[in-house]
Amino acid sequence: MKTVYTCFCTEVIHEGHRNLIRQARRYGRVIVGALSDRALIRYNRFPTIPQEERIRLYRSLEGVDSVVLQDDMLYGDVLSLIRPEYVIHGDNWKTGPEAAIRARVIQQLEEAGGTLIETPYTDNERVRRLDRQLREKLAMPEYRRKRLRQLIGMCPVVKVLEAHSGLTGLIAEKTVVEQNGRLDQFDAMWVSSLCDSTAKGKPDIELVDMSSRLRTIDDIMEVTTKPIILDGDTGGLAEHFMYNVRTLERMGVSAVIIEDKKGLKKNSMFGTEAEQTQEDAATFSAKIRAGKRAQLTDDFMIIARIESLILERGMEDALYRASAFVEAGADGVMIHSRRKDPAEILEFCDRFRAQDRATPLVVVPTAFHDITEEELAAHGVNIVIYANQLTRSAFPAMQRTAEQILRCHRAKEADERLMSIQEIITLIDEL
Ligand code: SPV
Ligand code: MG
Repeated sequence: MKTVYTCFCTEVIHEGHRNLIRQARRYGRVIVGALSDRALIRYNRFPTIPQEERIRLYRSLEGVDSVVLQDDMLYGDVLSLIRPEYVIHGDNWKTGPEAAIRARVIQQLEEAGGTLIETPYTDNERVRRLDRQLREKLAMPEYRRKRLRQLIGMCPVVKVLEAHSGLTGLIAEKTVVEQNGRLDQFDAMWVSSLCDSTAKGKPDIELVDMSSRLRTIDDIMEVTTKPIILDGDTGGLAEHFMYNVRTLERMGVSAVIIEDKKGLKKNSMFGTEAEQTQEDAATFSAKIRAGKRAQLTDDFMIIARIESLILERGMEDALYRASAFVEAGADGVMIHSRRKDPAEILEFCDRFRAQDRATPLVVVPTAFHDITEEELAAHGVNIVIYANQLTRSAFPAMQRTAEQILRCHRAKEADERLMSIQEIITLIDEL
């Protein structure tokens, strides 16, 4: 008997899947590949039920003979293993980023003498509603909040992009690239104090207050599902920080990062050029402890940001603080540097990992931008935050447009490199 292979990544079985299995059945015994959690988060959407449960679900379907785990979005390995005569898939992958995956499947099947069967994708109101409901589920605080911890456990490195509005949130949420047949996307969003302040035309000195920061977070949450890490600046007074932890947790924020400075905080990229004072380790530890006491769920993370390298207090001080803050209950450590050379960051990471193998490590490679995610991960980094690049790319583009209109006394010249009106009015999904 011939073998038909199909890959599922769904959590809910609807008529489209049943139809596909019925079709597959006509050609032979049906093997369903369950896309692994790890592959799924790069490819499609974050799972709300674990892969073991999805496997059980697919096994229970009428017409399915067996289920295997497909651990890569590319079919190469699984097809070499199973050697099916047929692969069956909905015809919705002919365009868009999945087209590259399809092309590779066709090539591999051709080489092995197999055939691709494509069935019309089931696109009706019921299926669309189910899809919307699944997405909405991911936006719920209880799902979104825990997602960062889950990602740290699943990804070699969690990639985070800055967002400071609904629109930048959508970019972080939806940008997908295809490279060598594999898809990639950002895992989470960073609500930067620098970019949130800059968007409001204000300096990054904790002037934009928490009510306004929460408003920004809410705007982002309205239109996205990915987890959010808040740049909490110094965290303010410990007594206030406790209330803010509760609020953030309730909203579904996954983590807050607070930095060990006191008094008038300035942006770290000023380094010692601006007057900035580091908080003493014991007082900052007490703030972390207060935050952890206030926290209600196990999901939320309070991450301690160490400014010793920024303020030129030395590596030993940074390492001492890292262990003191972890001891105080910090769920992660962020080390920051404004040197172009990543040497001091890497030395910190290696030495920190020698003393602590488990606590998540966060870096913000703004100044040391040559280094890749892979290299950072090799030194024990878990989370890489691209903290300001969206803002820094949008600002010069907008300024150039303003100048061009002023110079030409009309919009034609500027228009030539702008997104079309049609594109912008269809950019936002309607319910
Ligand atoms: C931010 O994005 O606001 C940060 C990172 O705190 S940095 O600007 O490098 O200090
Ligand atoms: Mg900041």
